[in-house]
Order: sequence, then C-alpha cells, then structure tokens
Amino acid sequence: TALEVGGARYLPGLLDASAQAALVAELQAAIAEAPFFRPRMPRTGKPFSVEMTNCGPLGWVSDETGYRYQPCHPVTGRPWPAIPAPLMDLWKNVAGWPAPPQACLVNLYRAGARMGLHQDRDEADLGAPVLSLSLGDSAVFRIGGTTRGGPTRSVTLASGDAVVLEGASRLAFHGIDRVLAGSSRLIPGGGRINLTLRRVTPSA
Ligand code: MD5
Ligand code: FE
Repeated sequence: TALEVGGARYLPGLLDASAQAALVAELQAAIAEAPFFRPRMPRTGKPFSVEMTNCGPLGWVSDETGYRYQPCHPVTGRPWPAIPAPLMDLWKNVAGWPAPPQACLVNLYRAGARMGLHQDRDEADLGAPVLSLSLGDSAVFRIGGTTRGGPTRSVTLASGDAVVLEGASRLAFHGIDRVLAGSSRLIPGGGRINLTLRRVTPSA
C-alpha cells in the first residue's frame, strides 16, 4: 500500500524479513570495502552523529570544505563499491525514473544519532527522485515543506519501509528526530541503517 506523507510516497513493509537479511549481508561486504567514516560540518568541522559510507560511481561526503559527491572514499582513497543488485532492482521497480541511480548513501545511526532538518540539494539533477530504505531500528522521520520553519509531519519508519521523495517533496525539509534503540535486531551491533539511492548528474 502506498501512502502519501508530505508529498512523498511512503511504502511501508516494502522488503520482507528475508529480503532485509539478504540485503544486510550484501551491505556488510560493501562496508568491509568502504568503511563507515564520520562526516564533519562545513566551516565548523563539527562531527555528525551519523556515520556514513557510499556505494556506486559517486558518493556524498562532507568536511570542513563543504558537501560534495566524489568517486572515491575520503579515508581509503579507493573507489566506492558497486550498488548491490537488489537495490538496483528496487530502484527499477519503484522509483519510476528511466536512468539508474549513481549514488547510494549509507547512513548508520548508532544509539543517540540523529539528523537535523535539511534539504538535499547537492545533486545537479533535482528532478530525479530519491529512494530511501530503512533497515534495523525504527526511527522518527520528520518532513515539512520546501521552506524552513513551516509545518511538519512525523512518521515512524520501520525496517523494510521505503520512501520515494519525488515531485515537490524532493526539496522538502526533512530529518530524523530519534532512533528507537533496540527496536530491531537486524543490524549487527544494533542501530539503524538508511540507504538513499540518488541520481547526481542530469540524465539527458
Ligand atoms: C535518513 N537521510 O533516514 C534520512 C532521511 C539524507 C537523509 O535525510 O540526506 O541522507 S531519508 C529520506 C529522505 C532522503 C532524501 C530526501 C528526502 C528524504 N526528502 O527530500 O524529504 O537517514
Ligand atoms: Fe536528506
């Protein structure tokens, strides 16, 4: 069943338990090749509470000099690993976009991690959707409109849930208020992983 939240398409329970477990196994291989790093805020250098890594030809990074997409891991210098095939299939089946994703940002929320309200606008192609998939502990996701300070709605994202940010919701302010620690045993060591599949450069 597709629900609408703030103009985004919410697909609860898109992946069943066995599909989630298979995906986590594939992700563990990618994470071994491209370990989680802790991004820092532009200018201030303040560390994020979320740890990150990427798969795909491009990956999102943030440090004192700014936010950007780049082809290699900021610590190892190696290219990002390929996006796991099940995620490429998921994009094909639910994103409704003709070109394949170029980046899969992997966010790891251990106990206490959160993400403040922000817009995602570092992609040159803002017409393409973003596909978000939640794994592990449930989290309180907040989404508003395209201006900061407007009304917002909250929805709890559970393991296996997907959200397609398309149309006006693509530039919605959004964030993760908190993670419900211990609500799932999927992620080794506990916590939540969010995957976002993205186009970065214009398709045509
Ligand atoms: C997360 N990740 O759960 C959150 C929310 C991020 C990020 O915000 O930038 O990695 S995933 C839902 C999301 C992703 C991109 C855009 C929008 C929502 N949106 O425009 O509402 O780790
Ligand atoms: Fe975001």
